[in-house]
Amino acid sequence: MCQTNHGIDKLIKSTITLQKDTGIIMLKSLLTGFVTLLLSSITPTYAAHHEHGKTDPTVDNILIEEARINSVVPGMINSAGYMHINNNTARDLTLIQAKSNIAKRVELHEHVTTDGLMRMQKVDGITIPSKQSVMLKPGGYHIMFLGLQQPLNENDTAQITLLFSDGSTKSIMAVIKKPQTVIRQHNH
Ligand SMILES: [Cu+2]
Repeated sequence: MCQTNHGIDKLIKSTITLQKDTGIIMLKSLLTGFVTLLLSSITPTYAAHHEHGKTDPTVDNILIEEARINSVVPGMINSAGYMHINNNTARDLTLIQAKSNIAKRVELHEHVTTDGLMRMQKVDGITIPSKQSVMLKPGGYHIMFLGLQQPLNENDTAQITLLFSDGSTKSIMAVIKKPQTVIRQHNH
C-alpha cells in the first residue's frame, strides 16, 4: 500500500517536472521526429535496393572490356571492332546484332580459313556461355563496320550498341586505335 502510494507520488512528481520543464519535452519530441524521419528515409532506400537486386537486369551482368575500333586512313570505307564480352548471367547469351552511327551497315563477322586462305564471313550470332567470356579479336570474331560515315581517328571514341538474344541491349564506348594486325580487306 505504502509502495503503491509512493509510486503514484513519484509519477505525479515526474509529470510536474515534465510540465515545468517544457524545454525537455520539446527536445524529446524533436528527437522522436528526427528518429521517425531517419527511419522513413532509410526504408525507401532499402526497398529500392532490394527491388534492384530482385530485378537482376541482364545488362548489368554483361561486362564489356577493351572495346576498340580500328582507325582508318582516308579512302578506307570499312573498319572492324573488337572487345571482350563477359557473360556473368546464369544463362547462355548470344550477341545477335551490333549498331553504330559510324557506318551505314554493321555486321557480326568471323574469320575462316579455307584452302589456306583467310577470309571473313557474316555470322548470325556470337554465343557467350554462362559465366564465360568470348574475345572478339583480329583473326576471329569481330564487328564489321561497312560504309563508314565519318573519319575514324586514333583516340576518338564511338558508341556501339549491342543486342542480345534475350532482348537486352548494352551501349558501350569503344576507343579508336591503330589496327594491331594487318587484315586483308574484303570486298563488299
Ligand atoms: Cu569482317
